[in-house]
Formats: sequence, C-alpha cells, structure tokens
Amino acid sequence: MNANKGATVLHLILIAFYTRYACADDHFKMGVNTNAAEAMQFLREYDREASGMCYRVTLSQWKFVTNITEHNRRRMAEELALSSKFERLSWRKAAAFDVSRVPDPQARRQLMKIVQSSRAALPEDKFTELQQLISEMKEIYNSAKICPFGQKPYDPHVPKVGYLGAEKQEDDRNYPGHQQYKLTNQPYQHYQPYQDNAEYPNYCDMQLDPEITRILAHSRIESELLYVWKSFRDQTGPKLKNSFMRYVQLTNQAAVDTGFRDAGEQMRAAYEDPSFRASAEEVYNQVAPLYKQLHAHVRRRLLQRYSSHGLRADGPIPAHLLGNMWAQNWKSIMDLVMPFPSSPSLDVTSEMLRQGFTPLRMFQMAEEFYTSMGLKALPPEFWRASLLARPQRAGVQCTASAWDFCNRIDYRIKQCTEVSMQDLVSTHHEMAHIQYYLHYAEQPQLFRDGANPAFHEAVANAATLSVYNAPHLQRLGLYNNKSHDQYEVSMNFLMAMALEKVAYLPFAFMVDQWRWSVFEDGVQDMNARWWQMKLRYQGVIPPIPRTEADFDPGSKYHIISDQEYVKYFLATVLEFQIFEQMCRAAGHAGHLHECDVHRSRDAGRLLSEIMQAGSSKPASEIIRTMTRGKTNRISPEAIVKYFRPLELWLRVQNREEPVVGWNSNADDVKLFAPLRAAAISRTASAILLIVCIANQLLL
Ligand code: X8Z
Ligand code: ZN
Repeated sequence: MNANKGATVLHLILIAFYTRYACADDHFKMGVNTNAAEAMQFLREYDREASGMCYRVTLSQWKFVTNITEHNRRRMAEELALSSKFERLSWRKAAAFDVSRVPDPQARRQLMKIVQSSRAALPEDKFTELQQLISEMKEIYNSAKICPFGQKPYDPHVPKVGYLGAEKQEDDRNYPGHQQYKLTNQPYQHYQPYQDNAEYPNYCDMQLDPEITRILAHSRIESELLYVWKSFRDQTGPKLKNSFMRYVQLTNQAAVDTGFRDAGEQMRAAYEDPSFRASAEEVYNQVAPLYKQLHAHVRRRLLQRYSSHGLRADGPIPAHLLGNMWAQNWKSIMDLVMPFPSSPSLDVTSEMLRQGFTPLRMFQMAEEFYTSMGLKALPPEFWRASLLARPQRAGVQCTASAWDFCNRIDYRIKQCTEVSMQDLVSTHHEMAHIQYYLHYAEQPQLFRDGANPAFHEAVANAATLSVYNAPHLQRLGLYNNKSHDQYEVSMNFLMAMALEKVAYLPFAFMVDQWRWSVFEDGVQDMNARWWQMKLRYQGVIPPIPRTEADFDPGSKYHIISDQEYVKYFLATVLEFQIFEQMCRAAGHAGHLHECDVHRSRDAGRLLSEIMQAGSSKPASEIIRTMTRGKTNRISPEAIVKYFRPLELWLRVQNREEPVVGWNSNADDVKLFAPLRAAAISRTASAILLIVCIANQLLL
C-alpha cells in the first residue's frame, strides 16, 4: 500500500465508521455538526486542557508509585476521576462533528482518535462501573500473596510455624529466604523446608515481584516450581473471573455503542489496518519455524534435566519448567540450554561490579549512547526529579518505567537500578522512551504517542539491541574476548537473545487471540480456550489439570488491567526491522547481531525521523519512509536474519528429534478440557472401529 492509497483507505474507514456510528445509538445525535471552524476551535482547547489534565494525573501517579501512602492514593483517584469527566465531555463534543466535513486531515485524525479509543459512549453509570472494575481487578492482582514452599497457609490459631532464623520486621523482610531472592547477584538458594513448631510466625507474604518471579527463574526443584506456579494462579484467577466477565460485557457494549462489532475490533482499530488480524497471523507464521527449532532444543535439554514430569520427546513442554510464570520469557533457563557451556555468555555484570559502576554512571552512559548518535541530551529536570536507585525507605513501586509529564519540560525515569548488565540494558531501554517523548514533544497532545501501539516498545528495544552485543561491550571496556572461540561465544549470545525474544513471540501473539475470541464468542470455556491456544502456539501444557473453576488468563496482569497485548508481539518483530535499518544507515557490514550503532549520526537521524512524527501519520507511512520505500508493513525478515546463525546451529542439533514442533495427544488436552478430550478419544475409537469393520469386510 502506498501513502496515497493509505489516505484513501483512511477516508473510507472514516466514512464507514461514522455511517455505522450514526446507526449505533439513538441516544446521541452525533456526527451532524459540519462547522469546521468550530471543530478546529474545539481541538485547540482540547489540546491545552488535555495537556494540563495529563500533567496533573501523571504527577499524582508519580507521587503515588514513588511513595505509596493512602493520602497519595486518594489524590491520584481524585485526579483520575476528574480526567474521566474530561474524557466523557471531550468525547461528546468530538463525536458531534461530522468528521468527513473537516477539511484539515490532521484535525480529522485528532477527532477520530478522541472518539475511537474511548469507552465514553457508555452511559455514565456503566462507564464508572467499568473503570472501578478495572481498578479493583488490579488491586486484587497486586495484593496476591502466597506462602513459601512447604509452608501451611497462615492460620492465626497456629502461631508458631515458620522458618528457623526468620524474623519478620516491618520494613525489612531480611530473613534468609527473602534475602536470597532479593539480591540478584547472589546465588539462588531455595527456602528451608517448612518446620513445625519453629519459633517464628508464618510469613505468607511472597509476592509475584520479586519472590515468586525469582523462584521460577532460579529454582530447579520441580515440586517447588509447581508449587509457586499453582499457588499464584490460585490467588489470582478465581478471584478475578466474575469481574472479568462483567468487564467483557461492558467493554463490548462500549465498543458497539461507538460503532464497532466488539471490544476486540475497537482495540485493533488503533493499527489502522483493515486486514490487521490476517497481517499479524502472517507475521506469526513466518516466525513459527524458528520458534519450533528453539522449542525442540529446549525440550531436549529439559528432558535431560528433569527426565519426566510430563515431558515427552515429541510433546509440548509443561509450562512451569521454562523459568517464568507465563512461560513467556525463557532467559532464566539459559544455564540448562546454553549451546557451549564452557564458553562464556555475554553477561558483564561481574565486570561492571569490579569496575565500580553506579546507577548514575549507567544513566550517564546511556545518555552518551544517544547523544553520540546526534539525539537529544536530557533536560536538567530529568536529573533533578528521576528516581534512579532504590531508596532506603519502603513504599516504592520499583518496576522500571519512563514518564512524560505532558508539559514539554518534565521527563523522568523510575528504576531501582542495580549494577547489572540487565539493568544497563533496561536503562538504555527506558531512556529511549524518553528520547521518543522529547522528539514528539512539539506534536499536539493527541499525537504524542507511538505511530501505532507497537512503536514505543519497538523503538526502545531497537536502540537497545546494540547494547547487548560483543563489539559494543568491548568498546565500553566491559568485555574482552581473547581466550574463547568466537563462534561459541556468538552462539551463546544468540541463544540468550532467542530465549528472550523468540521464545516470547507465540506468547505475545496468543494473548490477544484469546482475548479477541472472548470478546467475539463469549465467556464460556475461557480457561480451556486459553490452554488450547497456549498448546497450539507455544507448545506448552499446564503441569496439572485445570478446570473452568480456574481462570489462568487472570494471572496475567495485562488481561485484567485492560492492556492490549498484541503490540508486544509486533514490537518484538518491528524492533529488529528498525534495528536493521539503523545498521544499514550506520554502514554496518556483517552479521546483524554484531552491529553497533553507537556514534552513528545516520542511524540517529533515522531514529529521530521515526520518533518526531509521533502518531501524526499512519504507521505504514513511517515504515515506508524508514525502509526507503521497500515496504510499508511490519516484516519478520530482520528478526529471522538476526537469528539465522543460531537457527542453522539448532537445525543441526535437532536433526535426531522425532519432531521439530510438538505432537499433542488426548492426555494433553484432558489436562484442560476433559470433555473435549473424551469426545476426541470417542471419535478416535469410533474411527478405529469403522476401520476394523471395514478391514473385516474387505478380508
Ligand atoms: O508490561 C511490560 C513492561 C511495561 S511495557 C513491564 N512488558 C510486557 C510483559 O511484562 O508482559 C515488557 C515485556 C512484555
Ligand atoms: Zn518499554
């Protein structure tokens, strides 16, 4: 599709949208105001008020997450309520215009954005109910806690149960188990087993982050993995299922009232691609063969480590063995699947510690990385107000994030930085988000966003891909490979990258496949359908039987917090496409995984062109410019090229495998859909019987 065609398609969507909208709801008479001057005046006011509103909400959120108190929670809730009111009011005004009669295309685009992405078409009581529902679900999810492995659930009548040596203190939970999980640079040690009659109270306060996450990443004790995998699901899914079903009803109603078929279609509209589902599926099909090669290798190594526990040489992998709660990122099992264990992997954490790195120095390095490419220096406000290291006090929500306060002045990062390679990468990632904010700052508020929902993450990760690799680390003086085989180091590096990026693809793809199917087909058999998709795309099965009393999708935050997910799938593919273009601009020759764009002004120019446009243009136009007319679509060519050397190695390793991919049998399906499995096996028996009878007759 070229740019002109894109504009025509957009116009057609606009007309279709408003035609449908006019019919969708009798309560509002919308889309009839043809006064273009009024529309322009509305947008000017909207821009000013929306920026102010965004500033106040963002500030209240910042204050809350960096200092979690009841007072700050209330203040944030008040600001969010005001912002909801503003959203409803603006939506009504925007939807009243006949967009096709507004001559300025940028103004049309802004009006469309206000109307399309909101749930404000709902009546006020339902709009408020929906917002409360989402915030309650987040609250339940965030407060989920489990007991340590081997420990009984807390019972105040049985006070003396716990760990020897465990002393609970108000703000400092530094008893032995916790200590081990908290310090990333410490070796993992699993908890001491539960002991009756110990002298200490019961501490059922293990949360997803950091304790449960660390157990799944580091424990190699199958029963412990199974325990935390199951317990976290018990403490989340079933408590959220009813609310989620109501959420489906309300979001679907909002979508229909806005003119969409269902809430899935409304979410997909942000991609401005009429054949979005087919396009995403096509991308998935092109990366699936690489994923299957990785899957087969990992399964073989897991079989060597765990010997059975539901593993078969040709089957799917039990989901608790992959180092992550959702089996979405496998980097933590690198020790089990490393191609060449006697060669190093490129983790320079110990060298950073040896050289006395500090969080501040890591941020200064990241800033230099971007300014060396001709990108922007960070404003003084950034250094004054950011939270770059874990504060001494409690009450900080530590997930790394980059913040735009919408006033063109204030930009911050919140990251409890530890001196590690992982956090060095994360620092570059978060700072790339800030670069994006700085570059689109002059756009109207409505266009201060990625070109589509995948772009922000894709740009942040593309810029970061350089940081991991050997040439860059060598330039920084953090790595020096003299004594090891270059090929072996490269394969180890690519495996680590694949465990993070390739392993993630089918998960990131299936989450919204499931969500869209729920919006489209209803809430029956939701858990079975979740596992059906996990089996089909990821080749994983639950380690224990699941029923509809469980609600495993509810154990993924983005599902219950109403966050679209397919953007992460597309972002993972797009980041390599952007990276490849940056490397081309930088004049890199050789393997893509060895490209370093540090100091390349041309690579920086390419990146700044992408970022400057924000969401003022359709993504297809930006991709077309970025690829110099080669394509206007997200393409998996670059990610496949990046991993090509590893894929060749995997093909050789997997040549004896009974199947590259997985064969699922009735027992696998029985784990989550017993009735369906019984039906399948009845059908299979019937076919067998018919075949036998036919054979008898023929003989
Ligand atoms: O949600 C996140 C980030 C914020 S954008 C913490 N991620 C996805 C996830 O956790 O599932 C980053 C990777 C994918
Ligand atoms: Zn990010």
